[in-house]
Amino acid sequence: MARTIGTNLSAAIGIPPSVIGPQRILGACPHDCPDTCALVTTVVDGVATRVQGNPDHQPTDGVLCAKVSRYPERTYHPDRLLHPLRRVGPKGSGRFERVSWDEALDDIADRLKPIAARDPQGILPYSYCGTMGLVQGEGMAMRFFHRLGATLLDRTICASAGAAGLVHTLGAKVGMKVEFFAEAKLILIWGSNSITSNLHFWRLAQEAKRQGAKLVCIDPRRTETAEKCHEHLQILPGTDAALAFALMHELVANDWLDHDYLARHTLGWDALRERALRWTPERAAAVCGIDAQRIRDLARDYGTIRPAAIRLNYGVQRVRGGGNATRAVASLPALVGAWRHRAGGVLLSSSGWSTADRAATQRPDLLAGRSPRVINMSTIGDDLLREASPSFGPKVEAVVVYNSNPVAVAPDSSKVVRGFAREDLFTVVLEQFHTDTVDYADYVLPATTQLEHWDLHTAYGHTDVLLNRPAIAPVGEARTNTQVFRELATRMGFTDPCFGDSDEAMCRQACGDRIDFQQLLDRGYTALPVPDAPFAEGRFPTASGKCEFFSATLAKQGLDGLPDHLPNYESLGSSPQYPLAMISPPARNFLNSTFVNLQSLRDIEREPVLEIHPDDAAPRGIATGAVVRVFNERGEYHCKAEVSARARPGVVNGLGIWWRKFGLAGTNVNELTSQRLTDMGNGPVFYDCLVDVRAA
Ligand SMILES: Nc1nc2c(c(=O)[nH]1)N[C@H]1C(S)=C(S)[C@@H](COP(=O)(O)OP(=O)(O)OC[C@H]3O[C@@H](n4cnc5c(=O)[nH]c(N)nc54)[C@H](O)[C@@H]3O)O[C@H]1N2
Ligand SMILES: Nc1nc2c(c(=O)[nH]1)N[C@H]1C(S)=C(S)[C@@H](COP(=O)(O)OP(=O)(O)OC[C@H]3O[C@@H](n4cnc5c(=O)[nH]c(N)nc54)[C@H](O)[C@@H]3O)O[C@H]1N2
Ligand code: SF4
Ligand SMILES: [Mo]
Repeated sequence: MARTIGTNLSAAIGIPPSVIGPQRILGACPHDCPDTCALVTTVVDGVATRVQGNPDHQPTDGVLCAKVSRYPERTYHPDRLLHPLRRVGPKGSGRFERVSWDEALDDIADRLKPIAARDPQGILPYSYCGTMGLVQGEGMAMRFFHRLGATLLDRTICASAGAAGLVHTLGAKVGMKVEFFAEAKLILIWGSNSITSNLHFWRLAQEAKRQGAKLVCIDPRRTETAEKCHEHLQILPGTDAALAFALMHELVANDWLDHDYLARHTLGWDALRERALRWTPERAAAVCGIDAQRIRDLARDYGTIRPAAIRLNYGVQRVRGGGNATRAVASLPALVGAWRHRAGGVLLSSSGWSTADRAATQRPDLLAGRSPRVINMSTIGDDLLREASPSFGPKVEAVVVYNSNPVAVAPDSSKVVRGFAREDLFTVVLEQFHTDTVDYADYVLPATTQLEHWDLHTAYGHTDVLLNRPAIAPVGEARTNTQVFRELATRMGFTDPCFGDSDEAMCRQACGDRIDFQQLLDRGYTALPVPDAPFAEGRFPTASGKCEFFSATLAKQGLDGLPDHLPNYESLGSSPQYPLAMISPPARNFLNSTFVNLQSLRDIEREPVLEIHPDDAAPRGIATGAVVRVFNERGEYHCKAEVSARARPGVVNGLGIWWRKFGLAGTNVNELTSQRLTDMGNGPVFYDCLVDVRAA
């Protein structure tokens, strides 16, 4: 396909675009997905008619997932929010009246000013990765909240435990280059349903399989990915570190070690070796709920097949010991010297390779020496219900939500709902659709989609940077997040020149002088300079320059300096009342809670389901299709049962993340999840949750 884009062409020759036929605008997928695809949007007479994958961009390879292939349907959906709304009904009722932008913004500023005058920390931004863009994400928004001195949000809800684990082992969120998985001879897909959540990696794994590679999946659920691998180790949730230690045990016992790599490029091997020797395959097998022989076989493969690559993913770190489990798994490649080969090593995230300048877009200098309190987004349920206190600071009086749907996605949601239902809480939500969170807003501000704005994207599953150009004019009265915060800044009296920067200028600022903006303008993407085998000669970005089995930083924090297996807070068998463990991984056709309102995708997912093994269903008299009540002391969730071997005995799978209002009895799976936090990174423990199930 030609790289020429219609806008440039028509501008160059001075003919209106419609005269020269469809325009093709280059963009980037904004969603929280490791693949960060390059998009080509076809526009006819100002209307986006098709969104396709850019065939020139290697990681995308011309292919999009089913969700984003339907982007025109999402963009022109009859339920798009098209103008600002003000609440008229009680909170939660979702009843609003239409108002003008000026009325809405004037009133919002008037409500925020007295709170800011008392203490700006009474104002809380709440956002996550509705868009991953550096500009529409935390760009102008953080300039606004930094200038205001509002509470800072610790954005932990997805990946912070794994990130901490990786940083304290490899030194940063870095690892193998994804393209070289195609050359590996052994691939461990660890805590990831790649076909669902990392489709373009799965294509590389298939390529490797065709070249003779062995694929092994490690996952408590028999996912569509697990079914297509040669082996599936269906371990209990939260037992990954035990498995990793038993693999180490076998590598030591059989001397499948790269002694030279261990001696030159690692720190703490003697101590780690000693700990690993306590994890016989039998001991780990009892913890993981699998056969010891399966562990021995996997160790033999990992010790003898070269090159060996691990695609670790965030499924492992949503439990109490998530940071430690990440550290244990990320240690494995150094034992066998897998890093020596470009197709060996581990990849959890590639985001640490990015050279984009986030400080330039977010401007933390606008804090001007203030250090506001920090609230963890994963404990929003408790924190919205807290009174002022010396340790907490002021009560939260206002929340501004953008790029997130906390009422559906945050844990322990009955508390989240109670918090957002507070009559004395002033809530503004910037959204594209009438989500569960919108139901609790005082003001709803209609937001543009990716087809309607500029943005710059780095990736966490490959190492390219992408530019997104607007393909169409904003739909209805929708405005960009940046424009909303610019206008609020003006109304709050902030005159700093940075509030006048255009979105395109902010894309350039994020590139700095290290990312080639001209190349982004010309072809939509550019590669970061990352070595093919980054740790072949050690040189890890840690303080010691080595792969740190032992972390002095963690030890200084009073934590264990070595990785360990930490049992779940709610481990199977620890409560007679709640005999089943529940995990809640994403459904294939939704992206977190995004796309749940698209009829065509909901038709595929049909209804919220709980997968339950026949051995657990039979004694409860539960058959496929029955409405069930899943419950624990935090709440109850109603959904349809699917009696299925996708669930292992003792573990039920509540696929997420439905909007509550599309669920049964107005509930979703986060009624059951807890607000406890991981061992490091202060992340949520969505997959560390005991329940019981009854026919409703
Ligand atoms: N279609 C789709 N794609 C997505 C998303 C989506 O919602 N839908 N979400 C996006 C986001 S925000 C993220 S963070 C990434 C998530 O990326 P991943 O973390 O790779 O997400 P999943 O594919 O859910 O993989 C998690 C897998 O881990 C398994 N699992 C659960 N507990 C454990 C455990 O204790 N140990 C092990 N080994 N496995 C466990 C689950 O059964 C699931 O199959 O995906 C992104 N891509
Ligand atoms: N039980 C359970 N809960 C989970 C998970 C799980 O596996 N199990 N996964 C967790 C994970 S990994 C994550 S990342 C979080 C995800 O949590 P969120 O980041 O809140 O993700 P979404 O549910 O996709 O909500 C994003 C919202 O942003 C909106 N949006 C998109 N683009 C824009 C824009 O440009 N402007 C504005 N204003 N809005 C926009 C979308 O319409 C959407 O409603 O959920 C977590 N919750
Ligand atoms: S959601 Fe993921 S796979 Fe789908 S288009 Fe976006 S980046 Fe690509
Ligand atoms: Mo996530």
